Amino acid sequence: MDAREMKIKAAEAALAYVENGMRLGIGTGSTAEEFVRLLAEKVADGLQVQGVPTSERTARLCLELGVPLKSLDELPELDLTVDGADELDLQLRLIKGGGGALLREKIVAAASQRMIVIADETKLVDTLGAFPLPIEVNAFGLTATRIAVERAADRLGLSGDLKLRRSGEAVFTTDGGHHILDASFGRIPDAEALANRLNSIPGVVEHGLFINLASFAIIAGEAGARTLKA
Ligand code: ABF
Repeated sequence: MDAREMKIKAAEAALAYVENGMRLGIGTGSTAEEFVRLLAEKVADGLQVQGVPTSERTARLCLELGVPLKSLDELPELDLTVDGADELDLQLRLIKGGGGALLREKIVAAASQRMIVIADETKLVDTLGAFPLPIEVNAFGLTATRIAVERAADRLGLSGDLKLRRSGEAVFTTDGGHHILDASFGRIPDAEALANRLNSIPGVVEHGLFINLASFAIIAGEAGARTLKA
């Protein structure tokens, strides 16, 4: 089974949790897009859902495929969010943000009764950190923020390159108008401690550590899709 087939397997399994009339948070990334494609087929067959997209990219795909959308202001309380991840561990701590949508993804996940993570087995790790941690920062005072992040990480024994994400020649800008520092800290043994320190830095808008947000994960591998609960 190739990577795409695994993503489809995970998306198919997540679709089983979507009930008629649900208010859905819809994630970003290639796995979430497989979920949108399958969801659109169910909508075409009469399934009634209202989706809140976590990025402009996801919104465009939903509109193209006929998945009804609302804004989070219209639907501030969601029943279920289905989203991908860049990494997840056995405690369902996630690194997200490789797709640049982490701020809206975290807001939508937090507004949801349940969050299901869909991923292929390559995303499951013992300890988070092989994937550079995306940190969404305000454009104002970016260098000062970078220094503050480096100091906060240093106090936790973490160090590494903080690379300002670019999109071609330009500095990458998120849907919310911010920038992203991709922090290659390596293994992050205490994700909670790092998240708390990052949360206290004024120039940090959000970060890609998703802790206590995922209800369970659906992991697809060669043997099919399985559910992972913390
Ligand atoms: C999104 O899912 C991002 O946070 C993350 O980068 C991405 C994973 O993408 P993919 O499913 O394409 O691996 O939520």
